[in-house]
Amino acid sequence: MSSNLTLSREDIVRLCERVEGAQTRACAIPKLTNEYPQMTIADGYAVQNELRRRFVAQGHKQVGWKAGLTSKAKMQQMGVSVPSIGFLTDRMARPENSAISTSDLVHPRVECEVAFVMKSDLQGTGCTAADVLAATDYVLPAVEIIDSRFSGFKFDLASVIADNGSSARFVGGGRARYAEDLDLKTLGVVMEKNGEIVAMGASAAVMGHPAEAIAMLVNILAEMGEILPAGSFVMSGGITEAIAVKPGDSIVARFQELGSVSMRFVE
Ligand code: 0L1
Ligand code: MG
Repeated sequence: MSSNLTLSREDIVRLCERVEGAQTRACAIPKLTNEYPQMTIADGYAVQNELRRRFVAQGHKQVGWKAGLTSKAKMQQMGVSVPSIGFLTDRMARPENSAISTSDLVHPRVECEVAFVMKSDLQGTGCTAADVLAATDYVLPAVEIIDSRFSGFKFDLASVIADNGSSARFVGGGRARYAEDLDLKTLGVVMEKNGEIVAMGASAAVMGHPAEAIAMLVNILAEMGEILPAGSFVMSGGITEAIAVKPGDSIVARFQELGSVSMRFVE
């Protein structure tokens, strides 16, 4: 991935500081490619890696990764055609049934995702969905709260990767199940907001099978010289389009076979 780098080390640090400031202050900024139109996907990951390095240095604990933009619905919604990955830390985790503050977010949206917890290390390249399933301890339902730091949720792939794939918060819950006891391809999901159904879909919407998204993630990690370590919590990507939330909203994500995940949003 480093072969396609166009940004200097100074530019990577500068853009990382810009993204970190927007995340910390919950303020929207223009997409990075307005100033750096030549930015590549490799440049985006260089900024994201610098952000991860800084957060870890500040005491955040990385707990896993997320695959993003892994369904046609998400790609169409956001106007991109390639999936992406981002890192997850302990500071982003919220308990099931909790009240989630929106005052430290710009314009949050929620997505229903299948999460995987790994029991063995996985290394690409050439990682397949079968490799992922063999290395999976269990799966559980999750809701990701994404929050692009770019004005109007308008961005391109290089910018959104630099912004850690819009990662903001996540909630795991429901019932943990062994992957081999389920048909992970055909799980139905219904998202309710304030008691109304606002989105529904089936897990095959995620690259045909959510384990394919995790394999893609492992192969991107390999290009960055990293592995997916045992114990990682990994989200496979939104099954439906993302739904905007504001203070006062309650969300219930109902997953076939995996139970439901609930939360509410407050000021
Ligand atoms: O998790 C995701 O699919 C989000 C990826 C970034 C795109 C967005 O902000 O919607
Ligand atoms: Mg997501």
